[in-house]
Parts: sequence; structure tokens; C-alpha cells
Amino acid sequence: PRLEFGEEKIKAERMFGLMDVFLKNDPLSLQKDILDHVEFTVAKSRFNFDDFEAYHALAHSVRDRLIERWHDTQIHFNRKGPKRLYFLSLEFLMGRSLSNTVINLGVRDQFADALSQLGFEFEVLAEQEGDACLGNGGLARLSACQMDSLATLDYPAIGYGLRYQYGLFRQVILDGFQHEQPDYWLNFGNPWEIERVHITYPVKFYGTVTDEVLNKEKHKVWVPGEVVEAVAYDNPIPGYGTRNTIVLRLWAAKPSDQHNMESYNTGDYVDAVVNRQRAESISSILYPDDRSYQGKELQLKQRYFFVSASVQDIIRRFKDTHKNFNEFPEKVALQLNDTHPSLAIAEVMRVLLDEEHLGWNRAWDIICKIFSYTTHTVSSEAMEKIPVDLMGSLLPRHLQIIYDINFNFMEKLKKMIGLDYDRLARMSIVEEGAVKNIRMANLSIICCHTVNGVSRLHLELLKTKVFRDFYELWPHKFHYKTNGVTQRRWIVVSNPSLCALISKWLGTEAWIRDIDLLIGLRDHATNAELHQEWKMELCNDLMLVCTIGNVQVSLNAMFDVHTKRIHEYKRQLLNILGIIHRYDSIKNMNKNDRKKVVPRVCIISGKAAPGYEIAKKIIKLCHVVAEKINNDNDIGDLLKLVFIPDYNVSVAELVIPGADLSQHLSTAGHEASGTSSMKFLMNGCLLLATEDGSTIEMIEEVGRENMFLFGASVNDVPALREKGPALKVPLQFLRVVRMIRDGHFGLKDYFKSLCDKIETGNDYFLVGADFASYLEAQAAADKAFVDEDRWTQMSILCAAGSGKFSSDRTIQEYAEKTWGIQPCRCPS
Ligand code: 4GP
Repeated sequence: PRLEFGEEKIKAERMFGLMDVFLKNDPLSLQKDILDHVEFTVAKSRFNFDDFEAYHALAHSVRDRLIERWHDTQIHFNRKGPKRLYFLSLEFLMGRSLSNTVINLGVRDQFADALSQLGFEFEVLAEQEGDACLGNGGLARLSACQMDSLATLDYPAIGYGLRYQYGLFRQVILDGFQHEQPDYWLNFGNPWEIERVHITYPVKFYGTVTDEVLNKEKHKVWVPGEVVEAVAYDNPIPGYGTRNTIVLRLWAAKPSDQHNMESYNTGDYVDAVVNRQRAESISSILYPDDRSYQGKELQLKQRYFFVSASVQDIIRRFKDTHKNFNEFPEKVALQLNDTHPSLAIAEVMRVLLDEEHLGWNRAWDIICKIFSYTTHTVSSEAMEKIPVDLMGSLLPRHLQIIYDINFNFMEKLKKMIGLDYDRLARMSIVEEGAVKNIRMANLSIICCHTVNGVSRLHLELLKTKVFRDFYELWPHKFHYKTNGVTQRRWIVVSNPSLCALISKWLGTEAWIRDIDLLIGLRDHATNAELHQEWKMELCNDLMLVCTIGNVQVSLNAMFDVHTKRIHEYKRQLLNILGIIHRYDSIKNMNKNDRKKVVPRVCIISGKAAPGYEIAKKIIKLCHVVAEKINNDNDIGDLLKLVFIPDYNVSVAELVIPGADLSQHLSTAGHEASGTSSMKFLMNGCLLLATEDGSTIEMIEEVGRENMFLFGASVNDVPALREKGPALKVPLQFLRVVRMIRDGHFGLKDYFKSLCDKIETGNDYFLVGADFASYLEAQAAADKAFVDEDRWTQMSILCAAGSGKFSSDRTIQEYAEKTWGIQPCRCPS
């Protein structure tokens, strides 16, 4: 039962009545707010401030409006008491906030007007903002898109994460080699967060577990060896077309006050304080590998720190309005974004057992009802494992609980499948071996009511390969929710001219909230007037891209973009080999044939994990090939290759709207979903892709004839691999690899190991096997590009068919089928 708020309720009602007299959005009020912030927040004279200071003042004025709505939303949620979703993710790639926020709040034009009267340009100030890169890649950007959709669709949700002081490393290219530089992104302040000094929780580590008798019952008591404080930093996330504003709460570590009474009279006072200060390092750095869990103590500490603070916050909020835990599963849904936060399972269990004294069966029953899990990988090897020794020393009580969960599970399993020891060993949470490990994926599957994949194909792979044993046991647990991206960021913010064009032809802006309306563009796909405008729109974007890099490019060229993390399975190497082949072919053409060549500007961008040698060699190869081609006067405008350093959300916002063609080359069966392809598709960019991940669903939405597909299908891959050295690869492939081996681009010794990796018999990712069909798809793209009408029509149809790939659809599916939450719309 909920507590009545009495006085508070009356106060809240009064507040709603007063709402419209709060912050106003007319030019004069906005100007006053901005100047107030210049004077009092930035502490510069209102008669003398530069663009950067103006950006900060602007951001604070926008933030005030966010806070107002967020408070109203919170009051509304508290009054209604709906079931809430708690989205736990160790990574959020938010990028910049300003433009997205003013668009979602519906005040962009008002702010732009107010600024221009003050002599500033909105776009120029927006460029002052740095990216918040608190994540590695796909998983992290997906979390950001999903927060936007949760707010827009009025769901009562809170995101939890870590406030890293160092975001993902900055990639600097020196002489063609990747170097990593720390991203100390908070150096210039972060106007989008609100520090909540009063929202703090102690987080415990190490120590011992003892037994204690309480009311004649035995209980476990964890006596920690170290306590650190978690402080909340709130980042409001506004919905579009709604007053609802939710929050992303990020935790930062601070030394704990709990030991304040300790006095350091040993003479090494300064050392003791410096030691305590180390607590802050727990949340200071984002681990830069997008998949490998390194089993480092600090990394595990970081994960538990985040989980413990979030769980305390969730339980505190629930207990504010509930006397017991009967209603907990009706009010709380916990989503694990991959296994990174899966310690939350053991933590909730620990709190319910040791602090709330619920007893095992009741606590277990609650666990099984509240957790759901989404996995983002297809590889069993990439599943997270934590060494038992490490867990035992850092989190002794959690290890006991995990052992107990496993014991119960194993007993049940034996009854169900008999003494099939191999299978029992595979399904156990504890992996035996030289080093004993806790398998976090097994823990998650056993304890969650739902396991989601991120595309239809991904679910198939989970069922038949990665989680086959579990699928056979509990088929009902396994589902998929195809990923999506938010059209607010990826069309409205990053491609305003396309946004205006779509609204004009659909006769409404409603598609910004209701993406299915995009399909209406199909009715105009052959309309000559739309073709004209669509082409103009594409040209505008190309101009933008041309400013990137110092390479002279032809405006008639096809802009061909390949941007994502550098990975062998994503096959940037296939692209580069294709470019070498194109170069080599042009060199061998006569004048007449050259006239028929479609000029290309190839753009590659992406970061390699710092310890991933092969990926780093791919980046260097890209640079030496670019150097050769771009300086070859004989080739001129016909082919250019540009590597854009430091790929991040802002770079993506620049290149995606400008691309004609984008490449998605993963070996079939390796990309769980892929989300950049969705952004390109929405922007009317054509895809050259393998039939992998969510691309398979794109084929259904936009039609095979509107894409350039190639390569082995997921069913062909095993047989091709089995052929080993007997696998046939085309002569062109052998030739381009030979060119690298022979030092045509220099550094032949350095690239030897890279070439060895794709040698027949060794070529796990099938670069050679797919080469011929890759070249065919490229040729088909060239052919389509010269037929402008056909290309434009394909482009329109891509955008028209992209509706399914909005994160609004994904979130709605999660809400209805996995989390069981309802929209809770704040009155406006
Ligand atoms: C990525 C997957 O590789 C990608 O296919 C998917 O689209 C994305 O997650 C979102 O689901 N995985 C990661 C990761 O980023 O860290 O495992």
C-alpha cells in the first residue's frame, strides 16, 4: 500500500497550477536568463564574454528548463506510483546535449532568436560543446538512444551508470599510427549534470562474513574492509513532444566519511589522506576494450560500486512508500544491459537476505520476477567471467550467494536432465579449471525472467549456439528486440534539412514521435519534384563532408563511408583491399575506360582498442594506402581515401547525413545487430552490406533491390571455414594481398602478420572467400549511382522503410513484453 502524501499532495497540486508562470520562453525572458547566467554562473561581465562563455550560459538556461520539467515529472510519478524501469548500464555514449535538448524541449528556435539578438549564433555556440563519451561503441550508444525513447514515450524510467572522469580515449593519428590520449572531459565543467551532494550511499568492499543470531534466526553479516562513498550526479533527459523528463543518474566515488573518527596519529597523516583519496579512482576511468573483461580488481570494484549504489537507491525509493516487499515485483523492473551490471542480482539477493531478513525462498522469488537481461554479443568467448579468487576477496558475501544460487540450480537441473556431467558443467555458474571463474552470463540467464537478443538473427544464434543448453531448458525465456536508434538525434538534430524535407512531403512533423509515418514517403518515391529536392538535400550534406580532412575531392564523387570500431569481424580490411583493387584497376585502364569510372571518396573512421594490435595495423594500412592514392596525380579525383580520426557521436552526426553509400561488412553471424546502419538508412544512405544482424530485417523493410548485398550467408560460413586451405579465393584478392606483401605501400614487414591473417587456411573472417562478391556489389553500386533517378528513388525508399529501426519501437516492445511498464504522462 502506498502512503498518502497529505500536505505534499496539496502542495504538488498548487505547483502544477503555477507551472506556466515559471520559466518563460519569449525572447526577452530567454535573453535575461542567458545574461544572468553569464554574470552569476559563469561569472563574466555581461558586457564582455566570448562564445565559450556564452555556450555555458546558454546551457545553464536550458538546464533550468530541464530541471523544472524533471521536477514536475518526478512529482507526477510519485503521485501515480507506477511500476518503474531501472536501466542499468555501465556505458552511455551521450555525445553532445545542447541541440538535442532544445529540440526535445521545443525551444530551439526561441533560443536561436534570443541569441541572435544578443549577437550570437546558436550553431556556433553548439560547436563549443565537447562530447560525453562514457562508452565504447554500439552498446553504449544504444543505451543513449533508448533513454531518449523512454523519455519521449512517457515511461517512468531511471538510467543508472558511472560518471567516469576519463571517457573513452581520444584517438590521435601520428604518422598513420593510432595513439591514445586521455579524455579528461570534465576539464571545462559539465553544465548538463547536477551534483546531488545529499544523495550518497556507502559502498563496501573486502572484509569477512560472520554469522549472527537475530530473533533466534541465523543471519550473515558482512564486515567490510573498506568503505567508499557513492555520490549521485543527475543528468535530466527530456522527451520530445511531452513534458516528461527522466533522469540518468551517474555515480562518482568519493572517500567515505564513515571513518572520520579515525585519527591518524602515526606520523604519516599526509600519506593516510592520500590513500583515502584513492577511493576516487574507482569511478575515474572507462575501460576502453569494447568486449574483453580483463578480470582486473579495479574493474570489478567499479562494477560493484555502480551496482551497489544503484540498488540502494532503488530500494530506498521503494521503501519511501512501502512498508514491506510484497509489492516489489509490481513496482520494480531491473534491466541488465549486458552482463556488466549482473552483480546486481547477487546484491539485491544480499540486501533482501541479510538486511531485510526475507528468507531465501521469498528473496529468490522476487529476484526471478524483477530482472531481465539483454546480451549484445554473439561470441561465447566474449562472455564475461570473474575469477573466483578475486570475487571471494573483494565481495566475500556475494560469492557465497552465487554459490548458493548455483547449488540450488544444479540440484534442480540434475532432476530435469539427469547426470549429464558435460552439460551440467557447461551450464554451471562456476567454471572449473586451472583458474575457477564465475560465468556472469550463466548467472544472468538463471536469474532473469527474460533473456533478449538484439535482432532476430541474434536470437537464432543464441538459441542454436551460444546459449543452446539454456534454450533447451527454458525456451520461454528467450526473445529478441531488434535494436533501434532515435530519429530525434539522427535526423532532426543531425540532418535538419532532411528533417524539413520529410515534414514538408508528409505534411506533418508527427513522424518525429511516430516514425511509422515515414512510410508515407513511398507514395512520392517517383515524384520528380521530390527527386529534385532530395538531390539538392544530399548535395548540401556533401559540402559539409568535404570540409573534413585536407584532401581535395570532387563534388560529383560518391561518398562512401565505413565508420565503426575497428575489428577483424567488421572487416575494414575487406574495404581497404577493395580500395587497393579499385586503384590498381584504374591504373591499368586506358583513357576511355577511365571516363566511365565513378569518382569515389572513401571515408573510414573508427577506434581500435589500445591493446588490439591487428586492429591498429588496419588503421596504419589505411593511412599508407591513402597516402599513395591521394598523392597519385595519375588518379586525380577518381579515387580518394580519407581516415577521419577520433570517431565519436559528433563525427557521426557530421558524416552520416553526408554519405551516399555506407558499408557494413561483418562476416555473417558475427554482428549481433549493428546500429550505425540504421542511422545511415534513416538518412537515405544506401547500404552495401552482408546479410548479418539486423540487416536481414532491413532487407524485408526496404527490399533487396534497394540495397547492395554480398557475401556468404550465416549458413554458408561454417562450410567455408571447414574448407581451410582448399578454399577458392579470386585472383584479384591474391593480387592485392601480394601488393601489400611486396611493399607497394611500404612497411612490408610490419604488415606481414596482417596478411598472414587472411592467408587461405587462416582466414577466419573469410575476407578472401567474400572478395569476389564484394567487388560485384561495389560494381552494382557504381552502376546504380550513374543513374541519378534510380539512385534517388532508392535513397527515398531507404528512408521510407527505416521506421522499424527507431528505438521508439524497440522501447515499446521492451516495455510491453519484458518490463511490464505503462506510460505515465505528466500533465502539461
Ligand atoms: C554491440 C554489438 O556488437 C552490435 O552488433 C550491436 O548493435 C550493439 O552492441 C548494440 O546492441 N556490442 C557492443 C559490446 O557494443 O560492447 O558488446
